[in-house]
Amino acid sequence: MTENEPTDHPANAAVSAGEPRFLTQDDLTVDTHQIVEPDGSYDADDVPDLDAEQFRDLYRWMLTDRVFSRRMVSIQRRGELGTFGSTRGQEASIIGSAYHLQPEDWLYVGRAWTPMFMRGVPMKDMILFWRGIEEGQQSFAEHNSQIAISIGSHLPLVAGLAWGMDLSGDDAIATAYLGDGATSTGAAHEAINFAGALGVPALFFCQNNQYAISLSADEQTGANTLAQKALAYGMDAIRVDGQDVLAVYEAVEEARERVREGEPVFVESVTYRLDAHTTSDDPTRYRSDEEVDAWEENDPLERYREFLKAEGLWADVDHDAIVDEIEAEFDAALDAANEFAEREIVEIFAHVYEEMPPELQRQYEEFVDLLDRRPELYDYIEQRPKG
Ligand SMILES: Cc1ncc(C[n+]2csc(CCOP(=O)(O)OP(=O)(O)O)c2C)c(N)n1
Repeated sequence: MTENEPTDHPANAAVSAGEPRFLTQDDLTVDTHQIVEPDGSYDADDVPDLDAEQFRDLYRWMLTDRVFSRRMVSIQRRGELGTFGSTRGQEASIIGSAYHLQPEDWLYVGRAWTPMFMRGVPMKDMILFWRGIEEGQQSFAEHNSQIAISIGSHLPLVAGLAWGMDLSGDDAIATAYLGDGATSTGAAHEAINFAGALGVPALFFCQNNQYAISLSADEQTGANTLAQKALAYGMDAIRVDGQDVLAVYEAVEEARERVREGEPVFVESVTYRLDAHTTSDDPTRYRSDEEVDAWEENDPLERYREFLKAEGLWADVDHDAIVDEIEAEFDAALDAANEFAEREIVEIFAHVYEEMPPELQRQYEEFVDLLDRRPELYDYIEQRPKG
């Protein structure tokens, strides 16, 4: 074959004469998969094949996510945490997506903490992480998981990891959680393109929670949906109602099967961040109360409660007792986290390399010297906005 001969690539399948035809956003209709409607109604034939215990378990984990967020925000307000990113409103998206993942699947999360608890990471370690204490992350790593604070930077890692897993015949998958904002980063394009081109076992689970801090999702892209972006990278996608835990569960269950066969998949979960981006943010500056109220009405826990009632499973759920148990777990975790001494700012240099390279050593010494000369900088470090 010479370079200029047409190939059997699908893009060469059809040609047309006459006026050029535009491909438009509207050429693609993207459905949003849903099982339980906002009013709690559903078609019994569509319900995923889970047993009574699993249905209740989904509720317990959603509640864990909600209570954990509430307690973290409240300890931040008491000055016991620098900052925190609440996940209130995203519980169905987070738990539904993580429920089918296996402990050996790699998990790189953006805004989703409870999936780590689901695989055994202690709450104490999540508190330590948010306090910037290194030890917390050791148990994350032991459970094949990490949090990416730098937006999008984990995505090429996940694509590369999945490629490695493919080459070594690994049966597990690599999963990246990302936000709508992350899809606007260069790293996301590189990673998703790479995964699509090589056909690696990577699952990109995108929580479209409508905002990247203050920038709304529709200001970030001209695309009608985030799901359709995957197509340009040669990857199939599912768009799902992120307030419907069963729909998210089913979407990710199916996506994982496809990923295990070596096809990457992109899932867009349409949800909403009810709280501030982090405790340092003031969302009233960029969104209306009406919008937030409308999403409060679309509460994923309430919708799922209606489903449990209709299935006759709610009578065996003691909501208050579960909350008490999670509160007690949080109290114990906080006590254990408080055992760790407050750390010094210079530790930011400590954990990057096993042995500090000369250039980092130089920067470290310069920084220590600066703090010696200008101790008032400690006040700035303490009070600077975080998030
Ligand atoms: C590379 C990088 N640039 C900027 C930031 C600052 N930042 C923190 S969160 C955020 C927005 C993230 O939005 P999204 O990806 O939608 O995730 P969400 O927080 O809404 O879950 C930004 C820009 C960062 N952490 N990393």
